[in-house]
Amino acid sequence: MKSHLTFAALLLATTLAVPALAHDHSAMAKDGAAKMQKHEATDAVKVGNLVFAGAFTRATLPGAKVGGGYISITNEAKEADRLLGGSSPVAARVEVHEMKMDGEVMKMRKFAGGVEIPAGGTVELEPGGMHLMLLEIKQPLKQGEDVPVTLEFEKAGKVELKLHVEAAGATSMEHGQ
Ligand SMILES: [Cu+2]
Repeated sequence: MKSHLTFAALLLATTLAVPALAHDHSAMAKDGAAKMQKHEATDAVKVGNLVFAGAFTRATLPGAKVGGGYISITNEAKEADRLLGGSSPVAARVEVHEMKMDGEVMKMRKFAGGVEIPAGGTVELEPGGMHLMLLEIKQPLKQGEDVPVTLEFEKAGKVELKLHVEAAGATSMEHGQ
């Protein structure tokens, strides 16, 4: 009889614990986001007055011709700089792309004239927004690998970076295919 009661108490405790668990879960999600920011901060690379953080690309399927590149660029200089373009040994060309709504369809195109990185400002190249595009890639980008890219700036010159290859995502919109 005693064990029966204990069981009932346990059941009750489990039932009562559910809302608490749900709450914990949201706390964990917040914690996860905080950790992600921390992770990006640890990955930050400073070259001259420019700070690069969270550089990544996504795994591509065999036969894919393009891949995206995402990075946060902060300019700690007193004057603006400009991202002119880039290159990578794994791609024939690297361009800066912007996303534009064309009626109901999201399209992307080459960003002409370079991207200004304002003095003391940060420009995010991110999924769904302005991004780097690796064109005519020579081999699939494999999750876990690092893809070398060289970015070219008006003032800072050439900066060599690595894009960490994350899992393949929903890329059809970004790649316009
Ligand atoms: Cu693009």
